[in-house]
Amino acid sequence: MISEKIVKALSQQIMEEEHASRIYLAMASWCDANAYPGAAKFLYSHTNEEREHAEKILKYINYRGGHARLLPLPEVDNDFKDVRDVFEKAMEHEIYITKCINDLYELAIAEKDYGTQVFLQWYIEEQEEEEDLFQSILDHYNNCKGKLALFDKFVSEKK
Ligand code: OFO
Repeated sequence: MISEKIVKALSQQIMEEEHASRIYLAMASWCDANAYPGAAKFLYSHTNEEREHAEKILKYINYRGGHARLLPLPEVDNDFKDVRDVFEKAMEHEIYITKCINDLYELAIAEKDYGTQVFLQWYIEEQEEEEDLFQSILDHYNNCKGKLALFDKFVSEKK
């Protein structure tokens, strides 16, 4: 049986993953409206991934005998300076999510919740991949030297 403390912390993470999903949806919409169809395609798909991350935690809480409840979501930014700003903010957000996952892992250790430690390992690896993914997009932005159509094509091929 999962402790209330862990349920509360994991429920907070459900909110963070849903919030990340909305952040990427707002970014996708900005890219769509500003003629970056490749970046929009990538971000629309990333929105769904974050939604799946939220659902995976929700189901885990319920599987362990808890009851996952949804929390209200914070506002998201809808406006960005340019496409670089979109991806810099996405990268910052991934670094923030990595910290949330690491804090959760520390709590699972402190609470001697071995099952949650194993469960969270998937998220630890996922965050490594996502930081690497967004960093590669930013690196490409720097390398493409203002050729934004090329940049957009590169991002459209990312998963
Ligand atoms: Fe949920 O994977 Fe990044 O944020």
